[in-house]
Amino acid sequence: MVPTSRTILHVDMDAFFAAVEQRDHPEFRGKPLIVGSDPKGGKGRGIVATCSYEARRFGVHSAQPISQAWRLCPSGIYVHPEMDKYARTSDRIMSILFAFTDLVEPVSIDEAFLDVTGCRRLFGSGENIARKIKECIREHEGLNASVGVASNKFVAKVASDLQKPDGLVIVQPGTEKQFLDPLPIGRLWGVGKKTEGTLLKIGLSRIGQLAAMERAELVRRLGAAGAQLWELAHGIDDRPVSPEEGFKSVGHEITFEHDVEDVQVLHDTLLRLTEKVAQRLRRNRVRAHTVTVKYREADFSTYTRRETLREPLDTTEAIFPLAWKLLGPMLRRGKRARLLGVYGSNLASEEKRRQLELFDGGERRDRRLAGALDDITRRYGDGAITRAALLHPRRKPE
Ligand code: TTP
Ligand code: MG
Repeated sequence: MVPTSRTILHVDMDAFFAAVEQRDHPEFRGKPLIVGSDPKGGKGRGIVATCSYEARRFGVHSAQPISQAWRLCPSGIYVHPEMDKYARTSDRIMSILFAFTDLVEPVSIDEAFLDVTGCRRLFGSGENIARKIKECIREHEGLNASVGVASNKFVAKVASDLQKPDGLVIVQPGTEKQFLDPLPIGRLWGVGKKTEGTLLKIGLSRIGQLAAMERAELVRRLGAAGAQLWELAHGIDDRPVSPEEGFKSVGHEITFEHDVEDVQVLHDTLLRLTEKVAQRLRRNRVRAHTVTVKYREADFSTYTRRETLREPLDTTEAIFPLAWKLLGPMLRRGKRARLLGVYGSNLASEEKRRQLELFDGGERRDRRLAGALDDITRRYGDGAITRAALLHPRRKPE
């Protein structure tokens, strides 16, 4: 193995919305299930969000008019999407991924990249980590994920899609080109129907054929995009896995000097971490819809829990009680803590928020207090103030 190569995973859930419904309704299992708008006996005007693999055999697919799905598969079961449920499931799945590494870049509700280069020592090879992740998601969520393992994002993404459902495809470093060569050019990122047509016209249908072209020739025919396609076709993709992309996140974590058993120490540490996160959110003029707490035991068992809220938060007063609630179930008697972390993600900008104007008086008071404290810490440094009220059982709000 090339020592400098990265290990990137792409995780993508199988038939996500449909799989959640089949999990929750055993009577839907093994049947063609279509999640989308009301088909109204074939007169519906909406579209298919997704469908089970059983329905795909009839030619039904995402983004298809629901009326067409009805014609192809009149015996199918049609249900409405329940977005809240899928979002909650997605949160829990992302938490599972997050337990393996901080370098998680969620790309959509059911898909994420992970850079596990740094945690191979802790959790084993990329393949091992991929198997563990699949197992964990199946055990805790009753759902199947497909995973691709490769030395970069593009190849990992292609790999995760190749053996769906329940796929696991590993592309060893150095074999990227060999892996890509026989695949259709439509698999290249950035090749939509239009570019595909152009490429087919010049006789290119497989990635290997495109890779065999002179780079300059591709640039001449396709412009700047030609250079990028040439690189992808050669399995070259340097883009980092960036948790700050997609759902940007702000987080702080600490590894204790000595493993900690005292709940009061955990409480105070969590509070300090939360203060830092809240300050950074406010400094960046964003609020977090999602709060995540990460907890690692002395033996490296790692757990995370997160919750997504309709109203985004940026104050310690709001985030801390939630973080504390999330930490509770992770603490097990007789276990000592090695690491504790708090993260805010799924960020909303102040501008967006102002448009919504959703805030009540209580929250505004929190924000004024937070603003004053920020001034003081700016002038006197962190730790100038501790919030006594939060260090002791809270009084009932007036
Ligand atoms: P995908 O991962 O594209 O599809 P999928 O998970 O249903 O199936 P696959 O096994 O092929 O990955 O999208 C994830 C979810 O996003 C999907 O379950 C429903 C939703 N979605 C839409 O609502 N509309 C769309 O056009 C697509 C593509 C997805
Ligand atoms: Mg999917």
